[in-house]
Amino acid sequence: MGDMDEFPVKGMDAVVFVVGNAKQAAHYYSTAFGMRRVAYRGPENGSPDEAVHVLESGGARFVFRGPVRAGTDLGRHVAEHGDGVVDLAIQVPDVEAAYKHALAKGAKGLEEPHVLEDEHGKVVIAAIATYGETRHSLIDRSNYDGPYLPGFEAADPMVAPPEKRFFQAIDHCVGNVERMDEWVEFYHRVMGFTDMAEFIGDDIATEYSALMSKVVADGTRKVKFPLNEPAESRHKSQIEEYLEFYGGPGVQHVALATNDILSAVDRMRAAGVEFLDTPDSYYEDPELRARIGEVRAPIEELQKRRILVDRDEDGYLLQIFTKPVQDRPTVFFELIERHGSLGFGKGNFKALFEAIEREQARRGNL
Ligand code: TYF
Ligand code: FE
Repeated sequence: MGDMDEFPVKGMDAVVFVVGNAKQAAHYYSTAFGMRRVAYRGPENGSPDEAVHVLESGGARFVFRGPVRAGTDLGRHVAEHGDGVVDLAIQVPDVEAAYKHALAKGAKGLEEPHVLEDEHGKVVIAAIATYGETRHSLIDRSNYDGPYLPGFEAADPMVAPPEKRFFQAIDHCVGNVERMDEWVEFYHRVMGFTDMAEFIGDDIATEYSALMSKVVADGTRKVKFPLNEPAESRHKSQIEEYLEFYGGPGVQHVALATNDILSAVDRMRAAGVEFLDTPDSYYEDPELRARIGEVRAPIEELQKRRILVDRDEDGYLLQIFTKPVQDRPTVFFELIERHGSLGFGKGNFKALFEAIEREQARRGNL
């Protein structure tokens, strides 16, 4: 993060969701994702129109906003998109400079830099637009020690949090867009992000993925944003399905970094979270076994749980994908346990996209 970085970032601040019922969403992510509620703001403390519940798991923060009365823009957002992500908030060391840079490079400003203050200190915040109705808040909370933002009060955890957390960080956040290259160029120009090695091009797309994908990241690789666009294929692309049901571009999946994916999957399944299925043939494939070599758990333990494995020159990763977590086939989650690999599971794309297409077919959208 040297002087050369035109848009230095410190990491993700939060993933902000707008949902129909923030109280119940907060309960779901507490029980099923092992998160802890830390802060609240609503009609009781100065927010007459919306309730906001803030949950954490290690360094990962999720914020759930929901309308509490008719006729709000939040309610309009839910009616249009269903539950979804409105803000991939990023921590930056200098909000003023970041915002100025972004606007000079052609970004659309949504909130001018301003200071929020209470007895816990001050936060500087601004916001710029990205794809669809999604935004990036730019946040400096280095002079703040409250539970979230000024105006929020500390809240009880809703349910007793697990002794061991399920995940500890946001690994990457993926956007579904209509024109991938336009948004890749946006992140290059506005934030100085660069491409990571992994991408899905025309060739793979037409063969089986039905999507094209590129990954942009900041110089330190703390903030990673893959971007997908639909590709022509025999069937309706999973990205097309998303765009149709979400009503435009938006966040497709959020990957959560865990250091014990086996136990996380077991506990999430026990709480009713559904994961994509992977056929036994995946695990029995001698080519896969030879390619992945030794990993930290016996392959049978991974097979039992339908966890995927991928290895590259830097190491390996374990990953698994939930089914969409709302009735609409839109947002889902990934759990990822990295052991050196900086990739996104390239070796699993075929098995993964086949599993997604089986789900699309069950919904009648293939
Ligand atoms: O984030 C990624 O790139 C991986 C793979 O629709 C992936 O998780 C890519 C596209 C997609 C689902 C998963
Ligand atoms: Fe991913």
